[in-house]
Amino acid sequence: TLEQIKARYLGKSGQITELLKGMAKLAPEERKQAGAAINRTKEAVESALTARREAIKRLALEARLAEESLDVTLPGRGETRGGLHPVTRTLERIEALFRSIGFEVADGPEIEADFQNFTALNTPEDHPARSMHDTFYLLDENGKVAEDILLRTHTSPIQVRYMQAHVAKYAHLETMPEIRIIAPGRVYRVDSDATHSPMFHQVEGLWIGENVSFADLKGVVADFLRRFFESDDLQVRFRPSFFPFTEPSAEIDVAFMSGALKGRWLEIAGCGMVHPNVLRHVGIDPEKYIGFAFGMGPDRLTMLRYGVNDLRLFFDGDLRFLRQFV
Ligand code: 2NM
Repeated sequence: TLEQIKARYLGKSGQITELLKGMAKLAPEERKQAGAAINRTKEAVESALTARREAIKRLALEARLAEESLDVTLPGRGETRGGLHPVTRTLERIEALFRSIGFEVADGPEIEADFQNFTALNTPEDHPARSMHDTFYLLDENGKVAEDILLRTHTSPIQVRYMQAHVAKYAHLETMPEIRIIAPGRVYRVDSDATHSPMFHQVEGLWIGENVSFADLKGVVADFLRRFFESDDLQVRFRPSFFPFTEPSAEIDVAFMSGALKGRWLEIAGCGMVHPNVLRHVGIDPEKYIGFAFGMGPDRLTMLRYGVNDLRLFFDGDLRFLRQFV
């Protein structure tokens, strides 16, 4: 409104502007007096506009200050300190221990292809793990189940991808360097109760070379477990078992020599010598190379190390539980 008023008097064809233009038609003796009067009027209008503009600005500021009041006497919000999830602490501990003996930490996608998750790992076409009861499959662009795209059910496909890339990288050499990796990460299975979460963690290990034995497997795993649990007298035993991707295969049990779990054998990991078919699937000659692999559950290791009895506590996100580990 103020700017419209300004235009009405001082604009291109405003009333005062028109008066100034009209001065040309006046007689020379009238001009001086008329000019002075018009200019006085013009200055009065300009200063009235300025005064009003300032008043409007001041009123707007006062209204804002009244509305957005800030009570500087209120107490501050304080600072909270973040902390690592107990399973993350376990994963970092496992990674540090394996790095210290020359293993590299590898990773890969959680959405996997059927080949890397099952076929390359010597899992038969009709194996129950491949069924929709056990594995989360993804949908294709038409909303139909895509049978070859799934959430990885173990971290072995990380190792399959690593072996494939390693073979390609060293194809020009007569003998490729050894593979020594661990593969930590999230995995997914259709399973949910007090001891099973549909999302859980795994750490798998792999050592491939020209002369890697089951004795090496026993040494690496037993040494790792004793260092992980900080217990030199931890008992470790290997029990014959079966996995499609290893032959021979074994279950690994531990027994603590003290504490609440003293003397009880606890199943803690699986392992074995990598099956020749797995090596063939990734282009490694099983007549020249041999190695071992193992897999363990860091969620379970965390429960044992901290004395937690319900796996679901790790994934509920309840800060009253999680804060205890900070
Ligand atoms: C386990 C038990 C035994 C395993 C095998 C492989 C690969 F890729 F080399 F074939 N990765 N991990 C393996 C072997 C995992 O978990 C209980």
